[in-house]
Amino acid sequence: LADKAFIEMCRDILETGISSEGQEVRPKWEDGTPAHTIKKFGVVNRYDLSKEFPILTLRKINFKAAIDEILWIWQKKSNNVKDLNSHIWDAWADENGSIGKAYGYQLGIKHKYKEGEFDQVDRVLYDLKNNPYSRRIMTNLYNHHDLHEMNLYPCAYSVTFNVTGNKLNAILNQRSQDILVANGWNICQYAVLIHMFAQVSGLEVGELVHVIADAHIYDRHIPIVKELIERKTYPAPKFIINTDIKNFYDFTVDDFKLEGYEYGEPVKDIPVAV
Ligand code: UFP
Repeated sequence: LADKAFIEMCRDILETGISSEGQEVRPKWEDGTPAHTIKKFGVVNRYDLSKEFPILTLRKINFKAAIDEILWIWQKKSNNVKDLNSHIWDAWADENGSIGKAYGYQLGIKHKYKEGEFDQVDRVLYDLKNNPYSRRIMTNLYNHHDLHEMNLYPCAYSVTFNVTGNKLNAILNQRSQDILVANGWNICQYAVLIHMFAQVSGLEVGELVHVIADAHIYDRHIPIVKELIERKTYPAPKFIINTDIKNFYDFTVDDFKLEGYEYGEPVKDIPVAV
């Protein structure tokens, strides 16, 4: 499921995407060369979480590190790399380890509603419990007021939750995605997040719809992507969540497991544009 969507999207970008060649571009490669892309605008992928867990098998997704990051943002609501067990954000952090007023920081700000003050995550939890069929359940990290204090503008910036019957669906809105580096990672993370919200709200999981405004493959990633999408795929693993957890804030990385996760060879040395 995740592999199929990934392969089709990559083929489509490679075959019909628009090149940024001839344009002024950032970011750059380490040697200072502009990092050109081929891109498609407005890519939409749907993942039915009630059928299977959407994790790539073409190559390994580091499931534990992906969950650690999504908990860092959505549960710890932290903007400091000291609360993260990986080094993926180190390049964006200042001397105190802060990534500025981005991601977790935005989710932790309290806002005033008719029912009182909530941060965005607690508001989602409140609505899913008290008013699950509301069409107003969403989060937004793209706070213009604070953009100048963010070292990286949020890429995956908004989630709209929608309950249909007893199923929790969500739309993840992303303004920009480096398809090779981030796609499989982000899908796995938001799938886990929907499982978490569903379980503590007494709901079943439904669909994750991922909307990507600028879905791009960097020039130096093209040969890697071409090789990757020709590989064989494996059946999706079984996703196991600790069903004893009833409070969103009690989940830890150890409450999630994959059974029978098979995957292809690692892709070595993916250059990242900065
Ligand atoms: N990027 C992602 N996903 C993320 C993240 C960054 O794909 O979660 F934080 C990529 C997208 C883009 C670059 O290639 O990082 C950010 O550049 P820009 O701000 O110009 O979109």
